[in-house]
Amino acid sequence: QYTRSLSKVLQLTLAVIKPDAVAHPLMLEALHQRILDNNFVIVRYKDLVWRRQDSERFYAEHSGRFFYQRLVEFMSSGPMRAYILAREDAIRHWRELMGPTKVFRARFTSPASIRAQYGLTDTRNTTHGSDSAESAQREILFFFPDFCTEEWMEKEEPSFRSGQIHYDQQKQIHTLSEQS
Ligand code: 3AN
Repeated sequence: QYTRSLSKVLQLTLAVIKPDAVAHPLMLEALHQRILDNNFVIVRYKDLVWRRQDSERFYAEHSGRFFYQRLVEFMSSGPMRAYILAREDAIRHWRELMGPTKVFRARFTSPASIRAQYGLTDTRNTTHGSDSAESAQREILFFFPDFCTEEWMEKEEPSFRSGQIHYDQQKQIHTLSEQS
């Protein structure tokens, strides 16, 4: 695709499908499809369960907030799925697709967003997304300690950007197409 090869450098973000959504297989599948439909490239994904201390460490910056206890409890209450997504302005696009943190606000202001459509409460709001390049870097490492962003940017980003990739139905991620 011509426009694709002219596009800006790809950005990586960390997206999480939270336990409220992973608990429902059809919801998980719909959200995975939603990612694909919105032109994100799926670089990696993994299913995992947090221990309470993982939850506390990840959300340390919120430790003084009134919702902290229920947040850390919820995030370690069951399986979730983490993705490394790539796109131009991936961070902003993913946050836009998620919608506002508060589900009732989301339903009012962004009815087509993920949180408006699937969110249950302000805590059980279906998805997470990094809010800056710095947090994306930190959060990608948190979930994927073996993933090296710099290396991906250097070795894989150019091929991904120029569209030399395909979606692997089996692995459910995008991979580099074989060079002929
Ligand atoms: P976002 O996920 O939209 O970046 P943050 O970083 O302010 O929002 O909050 C992190 C998480 O804390 C949210 N995803 C949500 O699960 C929970 N949270 C935030 N605000 C509230 C609230 N007012 N009541 C309950 N839970 C909240």
